Amino acid sequence: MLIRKPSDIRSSEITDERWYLGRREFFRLAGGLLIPGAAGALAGACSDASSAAGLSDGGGGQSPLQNVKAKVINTDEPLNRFEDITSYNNFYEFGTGKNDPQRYGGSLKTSPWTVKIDGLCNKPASYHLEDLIKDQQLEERIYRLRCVEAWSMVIPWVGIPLSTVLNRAEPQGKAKYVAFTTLFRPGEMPGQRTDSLQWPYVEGLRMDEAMHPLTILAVGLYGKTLMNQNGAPIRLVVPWKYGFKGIKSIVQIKFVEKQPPTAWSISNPQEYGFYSNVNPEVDHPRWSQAREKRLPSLFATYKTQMFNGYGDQVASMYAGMDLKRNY
Ligand SMILES: Nc1nc2c(c(=O)[nH]1)N[C@H]1C(S)=C(S)[C@@H](COP(=O)(O)O)O[C@H]1N2
Ligand SMILES: [Mo]
Repeated sequence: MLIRKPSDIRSSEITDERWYLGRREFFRLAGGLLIPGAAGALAGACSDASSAAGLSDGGGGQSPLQNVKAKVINTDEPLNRFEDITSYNNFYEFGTGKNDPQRYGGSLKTSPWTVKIDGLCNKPASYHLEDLIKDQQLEERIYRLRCVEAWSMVIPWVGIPLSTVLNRAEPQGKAKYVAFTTLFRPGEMPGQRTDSLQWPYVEGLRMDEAMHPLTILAVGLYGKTLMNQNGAPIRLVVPWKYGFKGIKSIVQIKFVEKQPPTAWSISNPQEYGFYSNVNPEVDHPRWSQAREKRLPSLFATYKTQMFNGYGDQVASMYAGMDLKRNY
């Protein structure tokens, strides 16, 4: 059961939460020192939860997720604090200010939640969130998130490979792309009553990108269900692409033959392409992409890496493509 009220949860089930809290507390303490290797070292010690017992509030009253398999991937960088990850957001459905999603996100009702999977597949269906994603499948994935605006964070997501969900629908050979759609509910999403973007927000991936093992559907972070500002109850995370590919609050996943439109390329095709792989050598028309500010730092001192540092795992998908063009 993915979504449970805190009152349904027995105390014996919250061990995982305690080690998250412990790690979070650790990074608060270590934050000023920026110890390289600290995240990996501490993640490795995750079974030693007892020292962290007694710390309060993992954040926002979210429900702890059960049975999350630790699967720390590809970073020894310090995690961003829960507070950073949940207060500095892009989610234009709630406004364009970085704090608007936290401030106004509470109006969104995320339960019950249905995700429709359809298009070119043998088993189209609408799923209740709890039926789409089972606790036993959840994994932790610690990924860098690089926004096209040249800021970044390191976030401990909880989710499942997108491929697991897609394969259940049995995509047909004709399916070349996957198209995603965010909820359209202007009554609960004040930004949708403005024209800051064309609504609903849409995104897409080529089939091989969608099936890539690094691509996940996230339902939590720091071991708890997602806060609304981060795209509750379910959002996409594609760590080698700019953050806007990570569409939030998904209600539809559709297999299609043609490259689908994407929210940012609809609004500004000169500046935002379909592929949008992180690339320090291709500047945004209005700013450099060579460096990024790793929040909460105010300075762009961190060198942006090709494919956001995941090139060894993803570069082969783009062999033969001209990466200098705005793909
Ligand atoms: N539906 C929707 N999804 C969205 C956005 C949005 O405005 N609406 N913003 C994107 C951008 S630009 C980024 S950088 C990430 C930010 O995710 P975070 O707020 O969880 O860090 O979400 C992406 N997903
Ligand atoms: Mo972004």
